[in-house]
Amino acid sequence: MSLRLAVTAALVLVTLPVAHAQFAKPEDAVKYRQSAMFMMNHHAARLGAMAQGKVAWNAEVAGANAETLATLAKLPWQAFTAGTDRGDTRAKADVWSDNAKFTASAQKLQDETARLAAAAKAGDQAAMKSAFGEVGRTCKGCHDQFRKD
Ligand code: ASC
Repeated sequence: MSLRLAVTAALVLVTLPVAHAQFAKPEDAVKYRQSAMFMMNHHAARLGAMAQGKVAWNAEVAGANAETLATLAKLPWQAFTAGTDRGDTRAKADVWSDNAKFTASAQKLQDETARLAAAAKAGDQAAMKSAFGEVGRTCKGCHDQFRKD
């Protein structure tokens, strides 16, 4: 590999994660995380309807929704950037002042939604119901501390 190519490759590797977390405006970061949450609510509602027996259990549909939910659960956190604690947001100051706990809550959601996706994809209805309950408690636990009413 030429030195120039090596330097370019190293620069790409170093700058990619940073570029990924950048938003043109603070409002864009708020919109990004709210959009991810909106979509999570939508996919969770589809799973909830099945978990509650309001919609017939379908392992394939449950698996697809749970997988989407688990992917979406990775997204909002990069958008809680500095200076996005005001404007059209219900995020509490705790997100930034108690950031270690916020990050741990975000990780818990990713872990629990991955467990849910595994249960749903395995076609295990009972495990899916129980994992769905845990996902809901995780949503609520984080909202209680980090989101204004
Ligand atoms: C949702 C959603 C939440 C959680 C929470 C679970 O679908 O939008 O905030 O589940 O209501 O208790």
